[in-house]
Amino acid sequence: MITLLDYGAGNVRSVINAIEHLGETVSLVTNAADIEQAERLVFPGVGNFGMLMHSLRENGLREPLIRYLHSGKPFFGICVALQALFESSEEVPEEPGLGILPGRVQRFTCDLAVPHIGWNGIKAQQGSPLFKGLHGYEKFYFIHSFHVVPATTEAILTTTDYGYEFVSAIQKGAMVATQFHPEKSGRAGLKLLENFLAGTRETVHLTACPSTTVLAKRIIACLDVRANDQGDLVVTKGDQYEVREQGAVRNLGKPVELAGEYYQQGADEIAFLNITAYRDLPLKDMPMFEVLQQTSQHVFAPLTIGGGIRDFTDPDGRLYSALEMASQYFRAGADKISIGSDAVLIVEDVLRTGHPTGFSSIEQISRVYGSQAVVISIDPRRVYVNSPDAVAHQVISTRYPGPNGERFCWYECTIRGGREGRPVDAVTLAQVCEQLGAGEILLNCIDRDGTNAGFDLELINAVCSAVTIPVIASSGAGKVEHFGEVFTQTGAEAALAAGIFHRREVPIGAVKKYLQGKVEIRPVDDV
Ligand code: 1PR
Repeated sequence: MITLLDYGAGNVRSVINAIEHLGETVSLVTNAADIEQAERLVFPGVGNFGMLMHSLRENGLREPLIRYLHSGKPFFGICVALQALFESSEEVPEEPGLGILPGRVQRFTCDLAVPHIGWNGIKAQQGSPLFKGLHGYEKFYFIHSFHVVPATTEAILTTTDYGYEFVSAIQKGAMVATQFHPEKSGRAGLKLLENFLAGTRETVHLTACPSTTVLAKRIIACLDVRANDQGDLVVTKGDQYEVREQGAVRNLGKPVELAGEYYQQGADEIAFLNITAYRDLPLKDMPMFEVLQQTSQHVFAPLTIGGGIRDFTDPDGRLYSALEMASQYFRAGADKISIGSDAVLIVEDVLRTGHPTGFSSIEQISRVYGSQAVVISIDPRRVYVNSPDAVAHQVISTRYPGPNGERFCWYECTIRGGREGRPVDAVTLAQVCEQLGAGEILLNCIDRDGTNAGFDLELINAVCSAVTIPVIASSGAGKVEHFGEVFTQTGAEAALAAGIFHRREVPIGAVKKYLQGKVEIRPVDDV
């Protein structure tokens, strides 16, 4: 029996799923006595350091947890739970940590994209029973903006490089904690957890760690999901967002099955977009919760969910907040939520009034769950103009002139699945969303979507150079070379594709095989 400390935020479902997948049962902490009686405690920490510490205090769990940690019984902390072991965090300086280890938590100060999102390696600083069955060259999934800075070196288990070397795991007696998410790190992560659960004692030294670790470029499989005319939930795919062919919604498979296939093929992340959620009352879209719950039972890689995340009022006048929606998605197994239409309306509002409200979906969700959990999905369309000052938008000069020879264009944001253009450009949208607390941009392009003509490198470069958060390039992938182009000619951290994977034209393994040796990737056999 594993006792799991769930303090109410973030994706604990995936940790439970991983533990159950490994054959153990999980009992959730509901009060202080549960911690006192625990024999093996797992603490998945997601979101904001302050929220975590506040919640432990409010629920009377802080002191029992400190006593447990001093007891010498086995403990596995994940992500913010690693940070919580230290004395303080720059994220919320007024909120003390548990103070089990000397040191503090600081924000990344490198000039790479922050949050640090994706699969990176580890360099072992000592042996550990956790390493049984691992080699050292495996990559693990990270998603964080802050990292620990221990005051002494004795508890450092692994380090990782991202701009500089930081501590990515600690070990002191039976207490271990990782900055990365083992439950989201495929085969390697499960192996680590399995060793912990088995109580393996033999110390293993990793022999094949790289001398410098490198964050891998991510390959993301995207599943556009909607109900077809028969009411079945299907994965579909449009051409420039038109998903009907001869009147019927294209049906390319079942969401849970396809996600499982892509995980096995080596997808570094899976995104589900509920593409008709703007129409209905989003919380009625319970099938998406089921899709997530079922997928997270057998896909041990990060999951993003988008579609319909916004405040709304039902016919009885009850207000549902975007934060509530997001919370339900996180609890169902999502690691990140993606906001599309609502982000455009929020940014329009900020541009009109000159200031944020503090209560937008982006601000609220990032405050509670951390900016790394908030992705902004942009659906832009190219609009050609004759000169840079023809419109009051951020205009770029293009190598591909418009129908009338125009040499400039801007990217008009759309809402409601590309149906409605709005007076805000994609570059400005990305910048304002970053300021509001978004942690990543999913950059689609309606002109390229479903065309197999390659990513819109001009759009991607314009957005990458305007923000410091990671950008996922999307729309237009048609062959393996397109992934090489996007990673060598733009600053995109990840590339997302749909059609070529669904139509089985190019398997994910083929993309990775092509990229191997050209850019850093996570090899497929790490799954
Ligand atoms: O506006 O918050 O409710 O979110 C709706 C979400 O659904 C948005 O993220 C929006 O991008 C998406 N969406 C809405 N309508 C469509 C549609 O296709 N009719 N899909 C749609 C967007 C774009 C990508 C696609 C890539 C790669 N799909 O996700 O997967 O373009 O395609 P390709 O590799 O085949 O070229 P909200």
